[in-house]
Amino acid sequence: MTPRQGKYHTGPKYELLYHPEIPGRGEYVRLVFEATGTPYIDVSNQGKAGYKKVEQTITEANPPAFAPPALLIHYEGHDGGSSVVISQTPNILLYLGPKLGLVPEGDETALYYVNGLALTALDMCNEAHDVHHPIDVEKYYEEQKPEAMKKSYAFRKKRIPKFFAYFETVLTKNTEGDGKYLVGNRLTYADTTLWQVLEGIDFAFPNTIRKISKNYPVLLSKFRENIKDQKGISEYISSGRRRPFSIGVFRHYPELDV
Ligand SMILES: N[C@@H](CCC(=O)N[C@@H](CS)C(=O)NCC(=O)O)C(=O)O
Repeated sequence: MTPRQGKYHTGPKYELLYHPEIPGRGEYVRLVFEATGTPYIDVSNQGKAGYKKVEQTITEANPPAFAPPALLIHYEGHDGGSSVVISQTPNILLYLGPKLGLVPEGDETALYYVNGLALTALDMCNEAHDVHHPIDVEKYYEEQKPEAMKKSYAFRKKRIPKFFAYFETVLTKNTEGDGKYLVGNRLTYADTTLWQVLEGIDFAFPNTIRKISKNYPVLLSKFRENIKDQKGISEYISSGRRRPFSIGVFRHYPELDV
């Protein structure tokens, strides 16, 4: 399945397989492409047939993907080339990170530091999602509101502070990164992933974040600003291509942010 070295003469073609319109978990993958100026196709946002192709590709893959996001990678070759489908957000990031220069070079341990931090940021993303879907992911928020209120209280009072304090500590301990990077002194996919989670949590819980922001000056000011100002990211933001948060993983329900 893995292409042999030397047989392929050009870089692979990347196609992101995700839901249309929303940033969702697809955005973690978009960000690593955008941050590095790597060309990719966002399949479901390419016209009406896009999402059909997403469903068909992830279903027909072997093994099939359980849910988007997935990444379709085409390797060119004289014999027509080959393609593979990789699923699960952190798995896609782990695949792309070294290829796109978003992990420290020549340091295998650092790769696992980066991945551990990205996984922790994604844990926070999953918990933010579970606030509006605490009981059943396949039912509407409106069908689980009392439980969502309880979950929101615990998330805002305990989990956000615990995650934020952890990342504040990571940034402070990484003296090389000067509060701007989680690992080393260059951008990694842990940074882009955490940044997106912070943006999402700020969208979903603006009152909460406003109240506690002074407690995390490195995380919520220096780090957040620095990642937003990375060349590829700032160009992406000003391009208008970045999808706004709406009713995806991160949602703003005022009653859950009192
Ligand atoms: N752990 C997976 C979660 C994937 C996931 O929950 N995808 C959502 C969209 S963000 C979905 O379409 N889920 C459908 C389902 O779980 O039935 C990942 O990180 O990629």
